[in-house]
Amino acid sequence: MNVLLTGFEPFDKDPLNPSWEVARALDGWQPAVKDGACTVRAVQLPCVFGDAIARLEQAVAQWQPTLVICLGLAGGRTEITPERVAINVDDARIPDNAGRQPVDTAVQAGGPAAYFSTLPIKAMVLALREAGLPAAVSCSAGTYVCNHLFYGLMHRIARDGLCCRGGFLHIPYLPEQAARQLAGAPSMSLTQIVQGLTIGLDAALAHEQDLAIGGGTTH
Ligand code: PCA
Repeated sequence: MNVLLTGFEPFDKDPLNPSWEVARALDGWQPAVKDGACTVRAVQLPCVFGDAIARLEQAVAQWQPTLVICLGLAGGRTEITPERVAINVDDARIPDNAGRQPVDTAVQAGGPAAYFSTLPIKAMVLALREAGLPAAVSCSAGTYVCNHLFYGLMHRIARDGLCCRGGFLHIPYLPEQAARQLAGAPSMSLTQIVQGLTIGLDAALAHEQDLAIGGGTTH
């Protein structure tokens, strides 16, 4: 059994992207599961509209994962944030790494307005908080490449009848990135985010259904 964990290449002139640093740190990790073995497969995605989804599709075909967790940086956030919903909108504030800057276009022409994550986002947030790590459900993955990828993932799961569950998590800056921003930008250490991902992943594997618990949504 494989879990696909994706991270993005750096973008917006920053030399690193913590989403890839976290994913690659977990490549080959084997979370404990009830039956058989489970292995995390990390794949780096281009921060490019269209190409990110195409590379994800290749990785899904290669690894046949039962769980897909895509990661992205949300600079300025204070917590690890499982995303609740992907919307059918591309609206780029800045050009992507190929110079593409779609404005108010659909991710998927004719597709539904939105898809919900099929990860147990509340259970993941609860597990992270119980471990002492800041976490919250987010209700917007933005309208840039992260939301685009998230929508593309959920659309393919729905369209192709893939029996995997999937979703997206945004993570904060690393301290060295925050240090390059205006004073006051929040951050979390790579060690903490990696630990958070192991906890989130364990929770996702343990909970086929999400927990119906209130609170914990801040974005
Ligand atoms: N964050 C961007 C794209 C790549 C990334 O890591 C986003 O939130 O859309």
